[in-house]
Amino acid sequence: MKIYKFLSLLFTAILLFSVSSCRNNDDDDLQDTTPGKLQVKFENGFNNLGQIVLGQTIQTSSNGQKHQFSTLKYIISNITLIDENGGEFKYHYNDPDKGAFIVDQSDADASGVVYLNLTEIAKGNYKKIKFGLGISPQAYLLGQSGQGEFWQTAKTEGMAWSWAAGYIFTKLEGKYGASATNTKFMNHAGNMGDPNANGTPNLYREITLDLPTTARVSKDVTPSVHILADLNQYLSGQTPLTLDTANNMAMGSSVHLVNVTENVSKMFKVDHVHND
Ligand SMILES: [Cu+2]
Repeated sequence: MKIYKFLSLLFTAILLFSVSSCRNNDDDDLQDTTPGKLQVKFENGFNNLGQIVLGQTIQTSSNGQKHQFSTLKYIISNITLIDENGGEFKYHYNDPDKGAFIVDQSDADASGVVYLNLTEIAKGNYKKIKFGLGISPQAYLLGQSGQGEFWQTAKTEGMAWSWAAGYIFTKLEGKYGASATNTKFMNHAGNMGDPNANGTPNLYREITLDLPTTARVSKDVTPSVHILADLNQYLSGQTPLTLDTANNMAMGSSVHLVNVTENVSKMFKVDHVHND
């Protein structure tokens, strides 16, 4: 009887010990909230022709006009990751110095990809990515000194007018024509200062994209979200556009540039996610 009682106590003790040590291991995993990194890849192309080579790739629009790009740049800001429970991780939201980037096709590598490398990303399983095309009106209200670094970068990269006029959100330049690409165009779209104060159109757009595979950010895994941008949307998107002498040198937020912005804001999709 004594032996039995002793063995039963011993067994209970072992059981309790192993259960609690098991739970401790799980807690360690769940509580290891060390942030990770995330890479966002932008690949600019025409979905029927593949990647865009500046000054080379010629596309024919749905209205039958030929065009090619010599400059293709846009600003991405306010990157937000949405996890499996709908929780949002905001990457330096409305802080252009840390959270705004210029995607410039002339920076693309041999495979046509422009890379954004994000650090200090909360560990999580992310299902969607959201980002702004341009700089939000709220961020612009921080003033020039509140974004001195990014403002300087934008000036250097030709993605800004005067401070009063603001940033160029999307910069498309190249040549177009009926049968050959021989006429120059420049379409520079962006807000005219603070659109609310100036009563001008707000061209800032936020775009939400589903991830086909969950991006699992941890200290050990740096996922890479590979986005394809189909520049066919520029002239052949929701509103088919034809370049002519009235709009081929458009700068600001005219009706043509509102249409351009609306069209290109629908050009993005996540093609795939790498978890490695
Ligand atoms: Cu990829």
